[in-house]
Amino acid sequence: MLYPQQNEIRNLFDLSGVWDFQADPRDVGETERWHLGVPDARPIAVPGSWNEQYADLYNYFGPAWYVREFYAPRGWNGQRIFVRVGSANYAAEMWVNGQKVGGHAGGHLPFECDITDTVAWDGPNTLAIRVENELKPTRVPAGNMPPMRGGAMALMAGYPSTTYDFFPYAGLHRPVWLYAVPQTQITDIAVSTEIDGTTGVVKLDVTQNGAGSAVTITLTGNGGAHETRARFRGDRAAAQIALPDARLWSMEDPYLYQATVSLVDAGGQVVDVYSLPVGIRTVQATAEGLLLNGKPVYLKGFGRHEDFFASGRGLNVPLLVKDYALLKWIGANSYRTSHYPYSEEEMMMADHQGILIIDEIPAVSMSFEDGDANIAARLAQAKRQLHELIARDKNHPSVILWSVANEPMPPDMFRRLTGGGAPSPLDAVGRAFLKELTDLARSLDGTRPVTLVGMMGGPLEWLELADIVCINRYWGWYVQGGQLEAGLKMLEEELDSLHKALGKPIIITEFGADTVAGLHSHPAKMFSEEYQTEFLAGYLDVAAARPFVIGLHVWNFADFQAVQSVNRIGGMNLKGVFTRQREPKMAAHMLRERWTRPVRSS
Ligand code: GCB
Repeated sequence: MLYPQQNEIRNLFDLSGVWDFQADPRDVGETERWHLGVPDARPIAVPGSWNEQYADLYNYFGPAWYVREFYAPRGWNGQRIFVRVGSANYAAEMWVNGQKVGGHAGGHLPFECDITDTVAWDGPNTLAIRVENELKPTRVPAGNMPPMRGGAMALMAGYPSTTYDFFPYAGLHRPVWLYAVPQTQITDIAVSTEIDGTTGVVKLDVTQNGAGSAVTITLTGNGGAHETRARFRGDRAAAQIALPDARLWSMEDPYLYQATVSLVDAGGQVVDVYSLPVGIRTVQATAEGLLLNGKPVYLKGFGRHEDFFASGRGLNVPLLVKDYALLKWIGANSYRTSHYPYSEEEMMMADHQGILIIDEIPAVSMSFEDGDANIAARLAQAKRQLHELIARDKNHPSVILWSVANEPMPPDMFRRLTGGGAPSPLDAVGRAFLKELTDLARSLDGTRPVTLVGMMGGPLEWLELADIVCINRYWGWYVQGGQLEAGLKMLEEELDSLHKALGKPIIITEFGADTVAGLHSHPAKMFSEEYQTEFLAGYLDVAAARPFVIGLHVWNFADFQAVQSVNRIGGMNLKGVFTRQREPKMAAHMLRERWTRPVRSS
């Protein structure tokens, strides 16, 4: 699914703004025809999370209706008209003028509905989107899980009942577009790049839906333009352009060429055009490391969240720009989209700014203890999300690694976390689940390595499914809290034994300590700025002494909203090195000092 764009043929209109809204706790909206207008509307911002806009909706779980009017300009008549939703969390259905036109399950990924046959040209149209956010064991991520053997969920117990440590924000979280494309249109473009000496090779695979006979492709940039033409075989046309002395995409020089694809009909007329940026680069995982353009990269950065006061998980463009400025300020070169796909707008920013992305689906804290039916439902949903994510993000040069899961939970998790517990027959169930996902990612995209992110105590046979081993570690925090030296010793031993067992490069994708900004202590005690600073610096040192550790992502970039529990003051996870308002804690200055000089020099 291509991101909508405006050009000499295509057109679009941004439906973001203030919509009518009504929660529907009795679920009467469909029978009472709220799709033509809600009876007791209040204003709501799109994009945005309803939880942050109205206090009475903070913990609302159920259906809710978003309604607005729009006009379809007559000049668009004769084209195909779509409404595209960037993200509706969790599930959505859409009506136009009272007719259902489609829907989608799974937040964080876009969907669109073809409304050509329902749209009115002679007056206003009513667009209604019913969003529903129940937490269910069969969803990804899962919520309201049945109690588990050994009370494994006890530590997580919080309200609302999620399996994960971030707030289950709900609503229309990203822009909603009305857009028009010609009847015969380009429906997809897949770009891949290779490097042969100093020549960059750009391969494009174009899909159409109609009677186009050929495409012309112009690749401009670096002071030149290259053109090629390819004929369709069925609905696909493949082309290749070789660029001598190509200017490669890299972190230091995130150079983007512009590919313009024109769809030509049998009469030689251009009937559709789509342009997209192309970064020429290669990514490869070897036993030694992760290679970008054949050179090893060392990842410095964060796990993050889409999270802010008032906008919730809604796209907040000023915040996006500010966060990128802070990433550059601190010397970060990468982050993981923990624990779900981030906005398309953000992915474009990463391409432009040369930030490397580990791109993750929402398969966070998957468990294998609640029976075959639930596990199968989650697997089916996770596979759909992986399909959709790779379809959406395959052309972003910034994406270097697909992550198919964060912290799948082993049975007997709490004992295993501390090095005890015993392997379980359910480990094989977990492995089969994860293997389906890693296999699927590799089959959908052969150009990028694949990983899954393991938790403390997770079975080795899960981790070995990854091309690059990614682990989250909290020695000195959840285990050996307050005993940083003992924690760092555990970290050293574990890293060495993991590398010996798996023989693959390791990224520490999470490590961190909750920290109250302004709380100081000497000696460094948990929750103080000193403890966070020493904790993070200690991990950086342990990693720097081990060439097989190829990067670290601090948990977290900024403090963020989680659910209410005894572990989270005000429901906040305070492991940010910036506060939620983006003020640096002491640790941010330490990281900046460390990350703006060579990593292994100390
Ligand atoms: C983790 C999870 C992350 C949590 C973090 C924490 O391992 O992956 O979602 O927020 O720990 O702070 O406990």
